[in-house]
Amino acid sequence: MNTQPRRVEHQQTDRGYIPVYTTGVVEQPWAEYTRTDHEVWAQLFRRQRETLKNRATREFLENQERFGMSADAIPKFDDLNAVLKKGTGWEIVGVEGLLPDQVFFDHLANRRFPVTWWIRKPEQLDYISEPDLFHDLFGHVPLLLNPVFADYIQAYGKGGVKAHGIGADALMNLTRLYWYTVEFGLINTPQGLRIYGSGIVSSKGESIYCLESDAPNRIGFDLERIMRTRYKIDTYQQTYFVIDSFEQLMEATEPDFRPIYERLAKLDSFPAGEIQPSDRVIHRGTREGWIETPDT
Ligand code: HBI
Ligand code: FE
Repeated sequence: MNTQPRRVEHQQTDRGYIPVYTTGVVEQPWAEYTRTDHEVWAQLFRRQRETLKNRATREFLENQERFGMSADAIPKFDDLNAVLKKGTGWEIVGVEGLLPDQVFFDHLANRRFPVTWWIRKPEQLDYISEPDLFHDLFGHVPLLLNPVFADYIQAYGKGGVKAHGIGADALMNLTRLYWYTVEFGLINTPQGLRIYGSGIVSSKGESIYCLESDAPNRIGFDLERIMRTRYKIDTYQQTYFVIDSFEQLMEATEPDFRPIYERLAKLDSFPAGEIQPSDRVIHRGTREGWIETPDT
């Protein structure tokens, strides 16, 4: 692509040393995508649609179809917005990449989902450490058409604004909730466990691993347990949390989190891969193939 994302600086965050981009909303420079950009989209799109049959939750797959996304070309944000605004009142806005937390939360609290406009390079099909267009569009946007999930993301945004005012520990607790639900969540369905987390659906390897490998733990959703649990940013997750429904997620976010944050501040965090005595264990991981990297 001719235009490069405008990188302002690098910043130490809870996710490590990451680039932080200009925080403004940008027009999607659709005409400037190269043939290679469209080919990367096509390859990833076809591969994931195939991988996610009977792995992703129907809600995800069907809503993705409602947008009319296809392998033919990178979707235009304006076309997606026509469907999304009518569906749940959300809209997507173009951004340069990872945003500072407060800017990100403010968008979500106002039902705007920031989507990175640029797409990864052909040599990054299997892994990229920061969100790109494929992760944001393919992974996050479909469930914004689900009314309950759409409200959950907005509630998260509002919660983020609040947590930011409370302090760094509160923000860390809330970030873990986002990580283990929006990004890496599994859902129990009559047909078996299914994926809804965006970080999973945008990765072929993890889409298979999270459901079929014996290595990771799969544990019933528990808000405070999740808020205490560290996570992996450089390997597949060691633990996945399983919800029964999106309604369960929404209800869990109804209470005021302030007293929860205060209680958790006095407690230790849990390692990413450890089972706790109070866990509702669906599968106890064999830990096979786990490599010792520090948790986040
Ligand atoms: N910015 N564009 C973008 N996308 C994200 O998913 C994102 C972000 N900034 C911060 C962030 N996520 C997380 O650290 C928050 O959920 C805390
Ligand atoms: Fe994401």
